[in-house]
Amino acid sequence: MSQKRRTFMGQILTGGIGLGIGYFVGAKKEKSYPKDSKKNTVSPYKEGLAISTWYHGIAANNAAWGVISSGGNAIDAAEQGARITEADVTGKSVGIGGTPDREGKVTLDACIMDKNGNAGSVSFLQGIKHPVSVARKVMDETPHVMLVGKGALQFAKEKGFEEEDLLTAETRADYKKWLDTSKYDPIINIENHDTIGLITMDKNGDFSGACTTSGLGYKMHGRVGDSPVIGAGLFVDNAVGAATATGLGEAVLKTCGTFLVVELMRQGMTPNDACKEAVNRIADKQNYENFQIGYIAVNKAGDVGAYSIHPGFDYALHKNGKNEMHKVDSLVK
Ligand code: SD4
Repeated sequence: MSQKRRTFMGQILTGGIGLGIGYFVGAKKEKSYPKDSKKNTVSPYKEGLAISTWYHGIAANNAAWGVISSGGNAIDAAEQGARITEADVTGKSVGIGGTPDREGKVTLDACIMDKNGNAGSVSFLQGIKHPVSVARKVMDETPHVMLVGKGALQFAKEKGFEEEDLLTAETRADYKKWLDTSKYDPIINIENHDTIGLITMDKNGDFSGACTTSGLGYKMHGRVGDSPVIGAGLFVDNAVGAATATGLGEAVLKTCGTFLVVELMRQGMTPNDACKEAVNRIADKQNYENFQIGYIAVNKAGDVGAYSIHPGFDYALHKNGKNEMHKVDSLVK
């Protein structure tokens, strides 16, 4: 209820005392906001699911499912799933083995959000292979939402995370090769896979999500993308649904992408239509020929949807006993 409306209701209630206290007290109770939103959080879907971006999502979903199937909660499932991708040295877009920036530094972005709307995030974090778990600690153990750079690293070390070299022999060699041209060309994932965004729903029908990345390869030092930004790379509203994004973060940031997807679902759109509309908002204003965006979303009924700008985007879905890849429809055919 808006402040204006609340004041208006207050005036009615005060003015109405002379008309009959019982009636107005009753009316106020009926309008009680917490009661309404609690009602909304009950999901008819009680089987649980995990959905995540790109092929690396299969392994992440499996880990998340391990938590959900044993009765664990969505937030633990999201964190455990995302950690699998972060720890995979062969993945060049997340955690250890992530592609460095133009200074040769691996700088990581991640966030996590739970069913109560709590959120934690780290960005421009170096030397820690599990940024999602640092983000979880920011959420659980600080009064803040985001920590960045040196402050995020200091916090991580205080919490017992070990600093390590996140470059691998392969990414070091790739970087040396890149230095030959030093071409700064933010074309992203039309061909290659990238960031993991993971949405989990536990057997209570409650949502959580996580998003973690090394971001755009050879980006400017200090560049932060959409992935650690709540409402851009990830948004969860347990009364409505959840969404996560992959692709060129700047385009998602400029449109508050995942917040938009969830708000569109709140207005009654299917997850698929909401993702499509969020992609269209980007296409309306931005020159999208050379970059990819992919959204995935789930609503409270457990229906999933996805949409991308270009062909090639897919997601992994663990639902009804199967963990499978799904191709996504796109704006450009
Ligand atoms: C970023 N959104 O840093 C991330 C990169 C990504 O698929 O998702 N790529 O812009």
